Amino acid sequence: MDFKRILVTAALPYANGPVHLGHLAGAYLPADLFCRYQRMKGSDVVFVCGSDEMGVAIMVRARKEGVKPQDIVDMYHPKIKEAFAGFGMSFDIYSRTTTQVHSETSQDFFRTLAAKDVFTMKTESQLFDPKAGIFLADRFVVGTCPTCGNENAYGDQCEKCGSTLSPMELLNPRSTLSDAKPELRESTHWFLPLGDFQTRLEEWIATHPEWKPNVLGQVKSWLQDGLRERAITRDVPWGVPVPADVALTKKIDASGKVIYVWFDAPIGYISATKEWAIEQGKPDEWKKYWQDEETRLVHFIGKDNIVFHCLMFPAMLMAHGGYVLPENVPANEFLNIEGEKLSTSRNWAVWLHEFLEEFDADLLRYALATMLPETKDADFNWSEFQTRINSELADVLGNFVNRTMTFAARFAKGKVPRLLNPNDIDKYTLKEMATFPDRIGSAYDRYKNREAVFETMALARLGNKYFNDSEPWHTRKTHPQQCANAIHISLQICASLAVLMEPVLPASAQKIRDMLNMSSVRSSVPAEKHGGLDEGIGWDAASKPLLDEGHVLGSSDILFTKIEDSVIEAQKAKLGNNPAHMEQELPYTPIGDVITYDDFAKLDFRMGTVISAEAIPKSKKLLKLEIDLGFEKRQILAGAAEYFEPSALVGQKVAVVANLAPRMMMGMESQGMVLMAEGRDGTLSIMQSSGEDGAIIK
Ligand code: B3M
Ligand code: ZN
Repeated sequence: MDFKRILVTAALPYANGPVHLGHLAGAYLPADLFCRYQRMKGSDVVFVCGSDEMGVAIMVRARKEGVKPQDIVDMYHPKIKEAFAGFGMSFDIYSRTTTQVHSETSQDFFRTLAAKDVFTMKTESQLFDPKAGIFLADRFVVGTCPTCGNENAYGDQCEKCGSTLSPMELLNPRSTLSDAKPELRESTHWFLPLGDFQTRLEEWIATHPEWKPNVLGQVKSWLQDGLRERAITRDVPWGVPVPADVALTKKIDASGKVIYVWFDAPIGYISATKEWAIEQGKPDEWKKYWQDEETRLVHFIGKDNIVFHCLMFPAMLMAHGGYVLPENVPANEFLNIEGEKLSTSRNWAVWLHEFLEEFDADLLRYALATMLPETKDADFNWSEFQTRINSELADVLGNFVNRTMTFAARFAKGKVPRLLNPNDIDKYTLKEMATFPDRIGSAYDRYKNREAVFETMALARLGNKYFNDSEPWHTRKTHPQQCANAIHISLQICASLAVLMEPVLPASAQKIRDMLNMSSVRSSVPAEKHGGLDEGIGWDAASKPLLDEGHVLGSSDILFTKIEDSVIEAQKAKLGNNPAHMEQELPYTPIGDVITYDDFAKLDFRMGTVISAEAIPKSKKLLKLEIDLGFEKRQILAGAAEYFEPSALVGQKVAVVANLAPRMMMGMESQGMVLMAEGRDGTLSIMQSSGEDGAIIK
């Protein structure tokens, strides 16, 4: 299918806290790379996003800070918007879900589905907090997950095993608002019977075998379990109100009832497109992007949002009728930080606004793009960040551009010299250069950003190698024309780079264009007036030499400076200990029953070293470890997969319970136990010690 236009959405972040690297790696950087590439390619793109300002997540934050939900979103929305702008997010609009356009659009959508009799209604007993006087929806209630036993599962979702829940399914539910024991009270709600859409969703998903395996895997397992109805209204005081006229037809008092946040939030994409159209002075323009079959709709999200974007929202769009369905939902997996699971509550996170206080956005765009969790969870670590900047951006890209500019200034009078009688290396290099727009572009188009960025750097490597091999510092005396040719071709590679680097390194690409005095390169950010044909040098033109002979160059400038070790150490030290972001109210587990010394003496603890660690397929929690106890090696299965990258454990010293009876887990024998400290929020850390392998711990 050939598409005429592209509508890109990036998940709407909850306006209940600042943006961190996990957000960027999941949805925002991939979406921005895609949009900037498509604009350079000449596609008609609209890129929408905004703050998700409804829902219980906002209310929880407001209660914690003792303010109103509106105060929370008014505080975070501008902060998020500003940080995104600093990072170079090229949104056509960044809106929010507290606008009037959004509440009207959501209510109209709800009204249409109600009129088509899509919803079912049910009166059920629900958890009610008598102290707080509120029904305990979603995140107002925690309890034990019936699937995995996690004691801190939320009323709508267990974050440990990913299952979606309803509050009544939680074992031992507790109110997060007061310590009151929840009571049961009756309430009537609207439900979206997702089961009615099962077949249509299955048929539609079957037309997309090209989707990412991690996305299809999740979607198919949901479909296999069978889709169930989901309540799409709530009795809470914050949200888009259930339309009173709809409630009236069911003889229900709608006051106090709001639309569930996961019903209104995806509609936020439509509302944002409407607001964008209004800003463009063409209020009906949004329809083309949502209702014309020739639109390619792409949702960029993190993996925890897959079910909503691949099943629930498409079902809503099908039920409504007249809307396009997503052409792809290239969801990313999670980003760990320094080998540990990202956690905002203990500040194990890198905050975007703090990053931007110390570094240029381009550095993070580049480094993060090389580490994106595209097929599996990935790890961001500061040392790798430093290596990417110092040995790739500075040593390869920066060095190549710098050498080329210096030689052009000194030996070609600051102009593009003439290319005459090129030799084999010259011809080969120009032929290679011609392949890059396709190599890089097709990777972006297939949502393979790591590959796209790798290929971008491959062009700089080609340039550097060419410069080395042609040795212009020798030929300048012996064969001046060969030297001129080398400068000519190196400059052409710089010019192509200045176009093809644009998606990932927009500020640096502009710097190179200034050095080369290149004008009329197409812009990768939204045009002032959308839809005007941009005649500038576009993506595909970068396959050919872009600079004319005799073209006068601008002046050279430093592209990247190397990052010192001390700067990286300071960043690492920030992890986990910035009290500004800490939520210190989590309770400590009470101390266990008293034991005798004899009870203790039965336990044989030993020091060991992890010699290998690997994930166990099909297990979210377990890692298979091989541990050297000095006198023998043990296979131990540890429930630490959610907190450690296997590679981060290899070589670590650990404490082992060495006389625990072996037991079978997932068909494998576990011969002991590794001791770990479990924090109040459930995060695990290794017990560190330096004793020799086999040393007795007592
Ligand atoms: N705000 C959840 C999240 O931030 C939610 C996304 C909405 S996208 C329509 O993960
Ligand atoms: Zn669970």
